[in-house]
Amino acid sequence: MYKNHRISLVMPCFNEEYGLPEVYRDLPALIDEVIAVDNNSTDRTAEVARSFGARVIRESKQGYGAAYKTGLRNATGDIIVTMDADGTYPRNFIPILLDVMIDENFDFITCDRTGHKDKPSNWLRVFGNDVLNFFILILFWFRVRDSQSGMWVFKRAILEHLRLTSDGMAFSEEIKLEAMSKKKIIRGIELPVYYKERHGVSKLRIWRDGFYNLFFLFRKRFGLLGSAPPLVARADLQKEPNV
Ligand SMILES: Nc1nc2c(ncn2[C@@H]2O[C@H](COP(=O)(O)OP(=O)(O)OP(=O)(O)O)[C@@H](O)[C@H]2O)c(=O)[nH]1
Ligand SMILES: [Mg+2]
Repeated sequence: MYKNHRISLVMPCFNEEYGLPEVYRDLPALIDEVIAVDNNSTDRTAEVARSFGARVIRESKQGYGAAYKTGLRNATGDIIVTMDADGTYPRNFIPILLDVMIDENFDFITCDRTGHKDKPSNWLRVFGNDVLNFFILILFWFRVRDSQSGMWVFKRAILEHLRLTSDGMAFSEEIKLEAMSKKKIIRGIELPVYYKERHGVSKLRIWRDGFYNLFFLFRKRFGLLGSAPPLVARADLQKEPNV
């Protein structure tokens, strides 16, 4: 619990037996529930996650977005924190981000890794991220510094307003588009964090995911993705967590 809010951490996990111990090494005690979504891992991901006390949920549909949708649907906290299961995102920023969210009454915070000067990412990733940020600006008319970041902190209640279609890596940009464009009902902000070298093997296929994410923006902008129901219905949000 943190300031009377129940906190869930949701992580998509595809072969992250080496990343998970790093995440757990300095995970703040204020987190009430950790959901590790095991996405067809062939290593000891599920076993390692369970050994740390995480709730392991299996998702057989492959993909970053598919894993997140299942994890977020199952989360019971008032506030949900997300991150990769590879040790890259700063666990020790979680209390600060929660403070900003609760004290300043934000509904959605997305984390920006781009100010981290000696970031380990190679130039192609930085360039790709900038291209995607640019197309978000011209297609959706809003500015984001790190459209591809995977650390978000948000009130679970906003899930009823999010229409999330992507099962792949584009989920990351889609959740920002969905949350940050609904300014009248969702108060969002992008805040800087630091970022570390990952443990374990990267799952990002730079060219393929990069182009897919670019086409995704056009398809989203011109309504070619069909409609998706809200991730969690209002009636389900009002139920008391069964924990
Ligand atoms: N790409 C990918 N990631 C998945 C999938 N299922 C779960 N994941 C998890 O989603 C997170 C993001 O994948 P990463 O490999 O870290 O991608 P990235 O952060 O863009 O790249 P790195 O900076 O190298 O970590 C990790 O926790 C993965 O284990 C999947 O099907 N595809
Ligand atoms: Mg990662």
